[in-house]
Amino acid sequence: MNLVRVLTGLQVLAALSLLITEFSVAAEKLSAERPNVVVIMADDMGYGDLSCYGAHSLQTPHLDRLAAGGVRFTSGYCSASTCTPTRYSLLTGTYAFRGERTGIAPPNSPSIIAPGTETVASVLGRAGYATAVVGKWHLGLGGPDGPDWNGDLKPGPLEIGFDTCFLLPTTNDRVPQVYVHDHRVPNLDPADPLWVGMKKPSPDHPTGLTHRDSLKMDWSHGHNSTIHNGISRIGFYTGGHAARFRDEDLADEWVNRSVSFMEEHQDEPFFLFFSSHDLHVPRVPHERFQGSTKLGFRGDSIVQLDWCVGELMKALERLNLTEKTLVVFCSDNGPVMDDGYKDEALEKLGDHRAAGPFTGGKYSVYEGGTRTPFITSWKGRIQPQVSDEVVCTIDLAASLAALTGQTLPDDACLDSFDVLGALLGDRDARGRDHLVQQDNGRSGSYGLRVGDWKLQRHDRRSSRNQVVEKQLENTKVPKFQLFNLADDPAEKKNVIDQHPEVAEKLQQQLQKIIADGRSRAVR
Ligand code: NG6
Ligand code: CA
Repeated sequence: MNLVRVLTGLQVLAALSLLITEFSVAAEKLSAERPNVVVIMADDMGYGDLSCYGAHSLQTPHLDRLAAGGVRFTSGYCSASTCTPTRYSLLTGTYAFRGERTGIAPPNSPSIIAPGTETVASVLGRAGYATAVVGKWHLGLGGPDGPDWNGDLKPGPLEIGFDTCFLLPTTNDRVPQVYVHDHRVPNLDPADPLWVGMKKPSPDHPTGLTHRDSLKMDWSHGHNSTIHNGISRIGFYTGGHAARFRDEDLADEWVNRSVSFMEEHQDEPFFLFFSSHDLHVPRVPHERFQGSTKLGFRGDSIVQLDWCVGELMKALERLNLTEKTLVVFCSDNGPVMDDGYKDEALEKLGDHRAAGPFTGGKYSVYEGGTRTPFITSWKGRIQPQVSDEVVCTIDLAASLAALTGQTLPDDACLDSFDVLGALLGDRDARGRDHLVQQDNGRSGSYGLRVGDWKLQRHDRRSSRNQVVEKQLENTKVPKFQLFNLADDPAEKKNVIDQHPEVAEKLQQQLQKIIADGRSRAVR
């Protein structure tokens, strides 16, 4: 009897230890599939702006190292050729042309992504990640009346899945030049409230027009309203002096905040969206980077961003996290030279080709507008390679959901495709079979890439879009154009007359994607 009991006890022990082993293997597998995710987004960086993408007028050693150890995509895209729609799509996994107010957001824009919307952050939050966005936001803050700069700035990132945020609220050329930490502007003195508006607050308010001689960087178009740090901006503001930043210090601040977040969450999976303001205008890199290239402040800002990437990687190494972290590097739209300030970007360009072999850049549906540097890296998991697969920032939602075993609801992330295999450089894994590109908001032009074919569709739908209409009138761009990117990556030769049947098919495909309201298949 006793012997039987002992045996049973031993069996129970054995079974238990087997269970424990299985459980820890499963847990390990789970944690292996829940790497940290660091998405680094550049602002206005073109395909040809990095030395690993062919630039030779400047060196980007940290990004080159990232690319050499990971996947360097030659057909990596952002979904739009301006900032707000690309960021909207990256987070929501839905094309921005489907949404309201998704064009370049003004300084006092209310929150553009509705609270509770499924986003990359909410998906990863559900998977147990700590989530943060550090840097440029430009997706609006606050309710329908816009941001309450002196009060609670919500809704914002925290209402769509981020646990914490440290933001440049709009763009560095739009007022105000203050940070936002979670729901508040830090260091705000209640005795000096912050006021932000689009009208001159008083007749004697100094602006880039009235005090042009005092500016440390002159404007070339727009950007002639309130002056801060010797630079006039888009929009007006007063007050909040104690809370204001220096443009020169932004990159350091993003790095410090990000490193602290990673240190704090080193023992659990984390998602960091490092959203740099570099190389957006006004390009004012820290003094230690000024003059580091012969390309002027635009080049120096690239070097500054490269330094940021190096610092983030150094922190991951120090925390022993490189084998547990998927890093994605991308841009929010293609390059632009003169975007409103006289910073000699064009004058000092030399033979640097910011868009690489492509035509167009920021604001354009030519490839230069959205085909941008795209690098993924995960030490020990991703085999180094160059990939021609088509991947887009809009795919992060579905791909990261797949990575972390999360299911997307059918009514969310309507255009995000699971291209995880391609992002991880898995053998035989495919990227997208098609991609819609757009310029700004809902009112502009589209590109549709299918294989090597590229259709351009230029709409004249909105009177708001007078600039585009004028450009179309001046350059006589026909409503539809067709290019073969394999023979003609620069989109110089419109072959619509030679391939009417291809054009017709693509026109219908694009129209269907727009009309269907979604392109991700329902489960
Ligand atoms: C434009 C600005 C440009 C830039 C852009 C947004 C003028 C004349 N131009 O309206 O300087 O701020 O908006 O850039 O004001 S983005 O990368 O954030 O989309
Ligand atoms: Ca941008």
